[in-house]
Amino acid sequence: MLLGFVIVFQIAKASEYVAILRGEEKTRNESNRINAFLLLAFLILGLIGVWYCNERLKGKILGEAASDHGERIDSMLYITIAVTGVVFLITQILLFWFSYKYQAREERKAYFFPHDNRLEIIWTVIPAIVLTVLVGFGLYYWFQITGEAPRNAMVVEVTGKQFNWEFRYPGKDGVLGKKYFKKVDEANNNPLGQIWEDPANHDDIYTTLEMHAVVNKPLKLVINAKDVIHDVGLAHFRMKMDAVPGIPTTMWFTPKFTTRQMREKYGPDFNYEISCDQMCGKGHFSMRGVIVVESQAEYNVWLASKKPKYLEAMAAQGSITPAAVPAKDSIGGVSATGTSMRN
Ligand SMILES: [Cu+2]
Repeated sequence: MLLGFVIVFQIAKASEYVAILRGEEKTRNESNRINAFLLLAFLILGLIGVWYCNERLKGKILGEAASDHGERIDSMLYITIAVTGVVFLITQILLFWFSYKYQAREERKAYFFPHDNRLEIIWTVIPAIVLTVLVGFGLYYWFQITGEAPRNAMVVEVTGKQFNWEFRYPGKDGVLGKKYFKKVDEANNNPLGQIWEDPANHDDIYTTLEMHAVVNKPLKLVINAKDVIHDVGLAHFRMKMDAVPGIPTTMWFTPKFTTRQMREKYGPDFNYEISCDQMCGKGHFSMRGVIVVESQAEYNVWLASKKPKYLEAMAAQGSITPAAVPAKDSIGGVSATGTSMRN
């Protein structure tokens, strides 16, 4: 970098001496013309580049929003892009065209135009109104997404940890049992710190890696973290919410299509994904989970196949040496013992 700087400096110095030798005035006019032309070329090439990038990457975005709130977020995004896009085109074309058209010339004298109140008011008030409307819609949707979920909503608790997602379903009673962080004990079948004395905990279902949801039924997520700040990122539903230790956050949405319907549209490899959208440590990338959206009947069958964590914990406690019982997650036989709690 230093060498490059020295070279550029020397070239600039040399061209300065050349300019003096050839006559300042002539060189100035020449570089004026060149710069004006380059600015115009930059405008044209830049606009072609913008068009080309959009054309090339057209099919590579996420596809249709798969939730009701996602649709609104998309429409807000498109409106914002349209408004800022029009302003971008007008201002950039004027900026570069004017610097070409009104380049310095001997015979031309600049028009002195220091101030105009009417202009100032126009370009202050119009952006202020447009931005207020955009922010207003944004706030309105934000309060809906984070506000009270409909009464028929199903609830799933999502807990982020280094480096995985844990899901808890309230079971038949529809109530998530109480928990306390000091009760967290992965080795003894209590990865979420559920308080076993609370009867509401006795039918709660625990899974990792895969979350199930019902199509066209509002889904409320209660979001937690066990160590550092994570973030529930649901790109296909256009939803996103921080998972903060000690501060439960919520959001709700209604999935519009089942996983099967999405596979028909976007190919057999399609999966709804849950990702961590907050840099949370060296294993951050591996916090990829799958959300299966299915019919109510399919969901019921899946949920019925799961055993409450409570039963596992009680069975293990009843054995002679609880420490010898391997701690296993309820699905896929994934061992949780290797992931000790940090912080
Ligand atoms: Cu994370």
